[in-house]
Amino acid sequence: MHYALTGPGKRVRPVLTLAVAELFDAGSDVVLDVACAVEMVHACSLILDDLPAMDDARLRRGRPTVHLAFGEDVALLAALALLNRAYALVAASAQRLSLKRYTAEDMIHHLAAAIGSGGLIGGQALDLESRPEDLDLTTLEYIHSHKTGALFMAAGELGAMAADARRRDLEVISRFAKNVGLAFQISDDLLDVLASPEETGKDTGKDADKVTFVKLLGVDGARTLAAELLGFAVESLAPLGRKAEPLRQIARFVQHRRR
Ligand code: GRG
Repeated sequence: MHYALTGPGKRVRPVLTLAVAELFDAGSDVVLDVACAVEMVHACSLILDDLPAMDDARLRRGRPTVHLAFGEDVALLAALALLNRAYALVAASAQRLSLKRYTAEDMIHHLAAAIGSGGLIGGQALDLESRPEDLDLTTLEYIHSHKTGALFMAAGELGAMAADARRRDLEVISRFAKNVGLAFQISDDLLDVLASPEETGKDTGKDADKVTFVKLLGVDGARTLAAELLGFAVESLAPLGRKAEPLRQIARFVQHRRR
């Protein structure tokens, strides 16, 4: 659990949680626990995604993947333990926050829905099941807005909930995070063909046999789509004015990242 969670990852999702919570003047440092829970879910998803039965990856965050370092048995248990720890942390944090607009159940339900068959797990299942010849842009967008986008959405939404943000502000954050999440996956596809393992810390060229945004649209087309989605994301922040600048910076980071 420690190896998976503390490796040199970018922490984009928990940073999103914290940036959103700060934007709505979260008055408590308990939001840090909520952000850590988001990263635990992400770490769990990486362990599972890297397993031989899924992506069969060897390198993650510049180090051997968890199953290569500790065995598949331990990897599975670590993933499950991280997931359960995340739920427990959100439940405990929500109680400590004593919010007016949201209950602990709201937050846990939100996280569970983002992870389950209508979220990460559903997106991953469809990704594994689909035959390359069936994959058009709409299906690919569906897969990745679930497999990758759903956790970005939950990260932003949990940040807003932890700050007791108004419902309409929560909706603004959802729209922003949805577009950023999909753009993040497109940039991931771009890095798979354009960057080296030294830069990304993971095996590159792994998507050679898969249908990706780059395969469907080409490098320039994928870049254009990512820029368009990030443009929508930034536009959706208009109601929040200048105080949403840190979120605009996250969008810029996704556009220009090299790892
Ligand atoms: C039960 C949580 C759970 C998941 C089961 C395995 C699975 C279903 C889903 C896989 C989701 C997945 C790994 C999507 C890929 C998302 C992605 C682009 C990961 C790379 O994220 P970065 O670049 O990695 O933020 P670092 O290492 O920087 O944290």
